[in-house]
Amino acid sequence: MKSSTSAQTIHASYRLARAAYAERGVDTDAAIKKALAVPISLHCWQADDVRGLETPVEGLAGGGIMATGGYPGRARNGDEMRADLDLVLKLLPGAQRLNLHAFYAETGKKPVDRDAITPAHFANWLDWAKGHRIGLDFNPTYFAHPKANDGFTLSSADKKIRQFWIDHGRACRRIAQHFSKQLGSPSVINHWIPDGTKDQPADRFSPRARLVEALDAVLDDKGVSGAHCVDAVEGKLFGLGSEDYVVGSHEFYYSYAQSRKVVPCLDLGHYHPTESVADKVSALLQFHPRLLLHTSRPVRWDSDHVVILDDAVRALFTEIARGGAFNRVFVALDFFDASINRIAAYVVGARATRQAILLGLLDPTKLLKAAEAGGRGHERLALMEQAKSMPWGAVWDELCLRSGTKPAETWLEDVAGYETKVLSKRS
Ligand code: RNT
Ligand code: ZN
Repeated sequence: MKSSTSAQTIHASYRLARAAYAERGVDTDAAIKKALAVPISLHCWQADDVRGLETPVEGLAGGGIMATGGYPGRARNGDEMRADLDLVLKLLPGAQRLNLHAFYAETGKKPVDRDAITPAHFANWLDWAKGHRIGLDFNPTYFAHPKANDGFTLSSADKKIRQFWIDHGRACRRIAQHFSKQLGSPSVINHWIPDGTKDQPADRFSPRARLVEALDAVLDDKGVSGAHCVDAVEGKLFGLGSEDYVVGSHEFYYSYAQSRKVVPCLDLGHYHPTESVADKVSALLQFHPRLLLHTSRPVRWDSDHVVILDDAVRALFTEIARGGAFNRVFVALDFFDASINRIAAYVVGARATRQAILLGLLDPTKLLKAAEAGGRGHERLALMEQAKSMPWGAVWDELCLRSGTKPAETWLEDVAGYETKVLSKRS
């Protein structure tokens, strides 16, 4: 073990860091506690490159999203996914949840179409979640299916196709409610559809009108309660094959969410590259009680690269901390990189997300706001710059130790061991 990552060194560095932060009005012990308590919903789909477990596997046809790369070791079934996620959970500090997609149903040899799935098809996942004492979130899978091949699902002009996807959405809400009842924790169910066109449509109105109606039909179910099933809707600017027109655009879903009292989902990869998602938080929270956040990383497009501690992620969580809004956001990961070890992808992305949460909580907000109120813009700027070089890494390592997880990059040895023992044996 390197001496810089021994517990003794970490505690000593932490004491110095704590004092430096205290001088700037920040309580690091409180920040650690709070940062560990924010649940992060781990997306199951990094484990298998968003393929799903259906028989036969349909692939990503009609999906508008794509995992690229061929690194060995992809999980090939539910058991392998859960084994991988066991290790991932062990390497992550703080509260987690698991975010499932509907096409991770396990129906045995018998194919069960999406409109007919039931909680029984998720029994293994539920047991796994119970074993880990974590909550489950859910997503209808409105893609990777023959009935999504022409690029339209809930907004399809074909009534039968639309009804199929409405039935799927309804089945999924029942499943989410079941998870919530079984686990004692509300399940966030996120509706994202790939609907749109590559080139300029002549009719932008009709698909949007149909989408309103179809979503209403999905949500209109007296047997599902908002106390168990928290619905969210995710818009985007463009997708693969829907470059010109996305039916479920941001404006569409912000308005839909507000009028139907559901939650808007903001994915960091779904905006114009110069747009600040952080800036949207204080605007949307004036009107929406809660937001769902998908942390992701767009590289030139909605590429779903592994989350790193970049400016967009930092700004987002700093904004939430400054607004005292952690109890009003659901945090979920959404990336899929098939070109690197997938366990490490999870750990890097989830740790970076929690680091950003911690950094937000370490922000010297009081001093900044005082400088601002006093008209001392230069002081505000200088303090913001100073915050960047504060010894937050020492606070992070301490956070890891306090939660019983490995500090710094020392978790890499577990990933290497698992790769040798388990992943390398998968074809
Ligand atoms: C796609 C959306 C959506 C998906 C997942 C798999 O652009 O971001 O959230 O990535 O549902
Ligand atoms: Zn997303």
